Amino acid sequence: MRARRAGTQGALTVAILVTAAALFTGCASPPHRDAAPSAGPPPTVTAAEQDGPELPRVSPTPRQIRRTAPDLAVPATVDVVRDGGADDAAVQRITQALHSAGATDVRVSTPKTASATGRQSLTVVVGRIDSELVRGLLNRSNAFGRGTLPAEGYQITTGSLRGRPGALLAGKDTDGVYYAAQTFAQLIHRSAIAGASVVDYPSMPQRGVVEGFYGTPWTHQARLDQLTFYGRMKLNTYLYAPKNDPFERDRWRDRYPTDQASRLADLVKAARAHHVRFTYVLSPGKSICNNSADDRQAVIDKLQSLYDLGIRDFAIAFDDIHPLPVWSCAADFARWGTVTEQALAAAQAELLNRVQKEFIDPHREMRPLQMVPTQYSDLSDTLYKKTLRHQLDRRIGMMWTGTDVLPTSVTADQARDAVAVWGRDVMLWDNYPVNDSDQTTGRLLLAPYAKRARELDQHLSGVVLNPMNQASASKVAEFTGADYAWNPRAYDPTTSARAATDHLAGGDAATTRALQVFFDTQHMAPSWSGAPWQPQAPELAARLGRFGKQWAKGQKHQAVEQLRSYARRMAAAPEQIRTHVEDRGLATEAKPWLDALALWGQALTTTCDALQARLDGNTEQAEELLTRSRDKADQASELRTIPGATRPQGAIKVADGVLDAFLKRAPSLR
Ligand code: LTM
Repeated sequence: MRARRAGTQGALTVAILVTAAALFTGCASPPHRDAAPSAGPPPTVTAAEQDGPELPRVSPTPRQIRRTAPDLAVPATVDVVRDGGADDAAVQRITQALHSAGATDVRVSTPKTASATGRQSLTVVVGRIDSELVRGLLNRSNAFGRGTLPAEGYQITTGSLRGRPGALLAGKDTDGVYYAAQTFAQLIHRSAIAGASVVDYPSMPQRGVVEGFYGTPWTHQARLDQLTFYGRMKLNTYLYAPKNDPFERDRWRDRYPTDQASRLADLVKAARAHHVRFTYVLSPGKSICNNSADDRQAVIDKLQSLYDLGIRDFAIAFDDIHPLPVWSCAADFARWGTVTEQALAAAQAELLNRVQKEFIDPHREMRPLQMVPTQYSDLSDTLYKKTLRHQLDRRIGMMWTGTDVLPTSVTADQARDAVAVWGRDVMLWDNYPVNDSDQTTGRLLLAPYAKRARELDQHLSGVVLNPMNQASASKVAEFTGADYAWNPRAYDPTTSARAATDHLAGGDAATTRALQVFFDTQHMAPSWSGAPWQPQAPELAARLGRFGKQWAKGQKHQAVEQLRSYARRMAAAPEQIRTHVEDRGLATEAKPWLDALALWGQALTTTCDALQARLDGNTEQAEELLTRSRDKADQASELRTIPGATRPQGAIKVADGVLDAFLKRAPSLR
């Protein structure tokens, strides 16, 4: 939504502005100190910091958040004054949050109509920093700095203002306003708004998800749910690239049938509402005849058909195409001869430059194309990369998966080298938590996003995560990845994982604890060689390590007791999750893993019972219990992934290499 222009609202608005501004000028903070300069560096909050109860956790972690006032009770009636730049989604988020905090009458007005509704005991003003009312309040307020906010940035102040409760949510642009609303909702806890001052903006311009995996694509419902979640997590990018959508890859020339086209159009609308840019990725590389005018036109026609559905961002992908040296047609051979790295890159560059010039450039509102190259997972300066570096339109952005398909880490030096080798903007296509390769058979990847340098933002234009076939389960990585990409310097995987878990549990403490136990058993992330780059079950492994030490020291009863209490938590976690987890998709997708966890938990509990029986001198009972434990483990090992739901199919793994190893060792413990 475009902001209204300043200076057009007449005397009534001026009066309201002055009234509203006055509302925000009387707060008992110290005289205004000079804030950051008006351009460049981040603005500075100048409101006085106060002691008070800990602020609610906000995710992604804001740049600056301080308690500046006591909590504000949310009254039954609240005025929300909506200035320019506050779109429906932002206003809805605010009203929804106020309702859930107990407000029964949330009156939304504009600066023009505000006086008609009258001032209630709480007023929330929301809009862009250059909209008239908000600008007036910011100029008069001593709670804000005067620096220029970066794109998507926002400022919030909530507190007691001249004896009246109020909140000001000011965004740099409409995205910033929407993000202010998302943060405001998190500042509300139970029936109070935390008295706080927030100045916030993202570190990476592009933050999001690429649905780029093999196997069953996400359902329409799952995608809609994801887009809402991206808005909540301030992720602004979604790339549509499911390998198993035939119209994206194998049948790239064909238009979508009407029903599928209308679903795509719905997704585009939903993405826009949640401030997510929907990028369609077309993958013609397996069958395109580069030297055919018809095929070049077919690419543009296909993109045009998607443009007509509302899509405004496009990428062309050439990953996982035919191995060299094969062209798809004689015309390519006639033009370029035998396929070489150089010829392949030249053909791709020529096609993409043409698409940029003939399709993208005439549409002023569109951003430049992006590309997934054929060599996407290394840094060596090959002829392929050199050719693209020199021949591809410099505006076309590149995607890169790090120094491997499943990178074990991404360093700042690697990111800097990637930009040098491609000679243009590079975005990280991060193949985590994707579980479509043999290495991930039977796994969910539920560890937090990790081992990506804090300084990647200095080199890369962004990060998109390639998720799992299981959309809801992917939210652990997405939540923590969003936290990372927004503010990498404040990012801590453990703290962020806790917040992600709490979010998925819907804030229920017992469910959060159950999810923590479950996620620990799916923590392993394999590299391409199969070796883990995220360890399996670190919590359980640490507990088993403690058990071993206590046992060796002769503290055997204590060792068994402590381990059994965790084993019981493992056995009980699945039922707690199934019945209470707020994200219902997670319970459905994770069914075989939850079933297996219950059995493995019972196996461990029973082994603990056996060890206890042995310590008590009940040898026969101990043997019986060990047999029972083995049966449970055998049953668990037989469970398989849900047919069709995941690629590849296989035996369900739970804390493998940790729990099974211990259960094998346990009978020999004396
Ligand atoms: O990573 C890229 C660019 N392409 C494919 C992905 O589609 C696939 O999901 C991952 C993981 O198997 N590997 C790829 O090479």
